Amino acid sequence: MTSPTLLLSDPVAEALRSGGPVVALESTIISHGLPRPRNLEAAREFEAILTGMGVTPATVAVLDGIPRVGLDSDGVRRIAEEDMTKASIRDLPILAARGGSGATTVAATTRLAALAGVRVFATGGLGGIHRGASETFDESADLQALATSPTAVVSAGVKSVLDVPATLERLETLSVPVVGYRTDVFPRFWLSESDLALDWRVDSPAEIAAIIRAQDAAAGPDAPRIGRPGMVVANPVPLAQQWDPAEHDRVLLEAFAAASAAGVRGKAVTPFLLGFIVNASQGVSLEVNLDLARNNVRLAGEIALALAA
Ligand code: PSU
Ligand code: MN
Repeated sequence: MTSPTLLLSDPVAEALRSGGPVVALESTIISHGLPRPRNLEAAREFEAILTGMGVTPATVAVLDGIPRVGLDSDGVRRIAEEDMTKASIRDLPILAARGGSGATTVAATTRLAALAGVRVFATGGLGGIHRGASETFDESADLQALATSPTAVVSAGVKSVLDVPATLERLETLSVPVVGYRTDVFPRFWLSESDLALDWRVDSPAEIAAIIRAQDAAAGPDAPRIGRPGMVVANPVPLAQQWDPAEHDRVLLEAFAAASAAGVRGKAVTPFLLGFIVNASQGVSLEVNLDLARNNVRLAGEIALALAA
């Protein structure tokens, strides 16, 4: 018997069959973005926020070689407690062949969610172009994945450790729509604002649902689920909850110096920076990260409800 290439949990399969609201959640934020044991609490809380709204959570991960959309309680525990690899799209066939497990990045999550037919996805902050990318070529696979997988990703902009203007340019090149939720400027993860003006502002979940429907209508009934763009819904953390900007700038400089001294490269860069920043901020950045992620999960739930209505 061959292993399934994609396994939907019973609640996710049932919700998709009946046209009910479903929101995908990524697992790298749990395995590599948040420290233990807060990561397990967060994973359960994100699911509970959705369940409380009447929305089916679909946490995505690869367990024992099988990509899963929707995890049971033990699956959620495993992504938080096991030392799992950070899995991007290119890692999926390797994990499948080996029967391995991996926590999926935004890139891999958006791909698997799109294959399953899940249209809305919540994360903390999307990956993007790293500072110094003109030398290192370090560009997150998240961007390319969003260009080819039709999921609306609710994100607090992109992490301010990145080159944020370059990331927005790249999203334009890749033809990924970017809309600001109740904002005219692109947020920077821990910070609510930037000086980067957005072309499009939306003020309600219903407006976002209408854009998603327009994307589907333009693609036509026979369009494949993947191979067409998703959307970035930039949802700023409320100003009262943002990190102190001066403190933010100070800690980021320390983090870049530490990453360079440690010679961190490749997929280790983002987890290194996030972990360093949590420690150097004495946990302040962690609380903001959790606040913005909860905020994104709630908005994603509202969009999924509007889409199902
Ligand atoms: N958002 C968070 N914490 C995270 C991430 C996003 O609040 O840890 C993860 C996502 O999984 C995203 C990844 O895909 O960081 C980006 O990694 P890279 O820069 O290596 O592509
Ligand atoms: Mn990278």
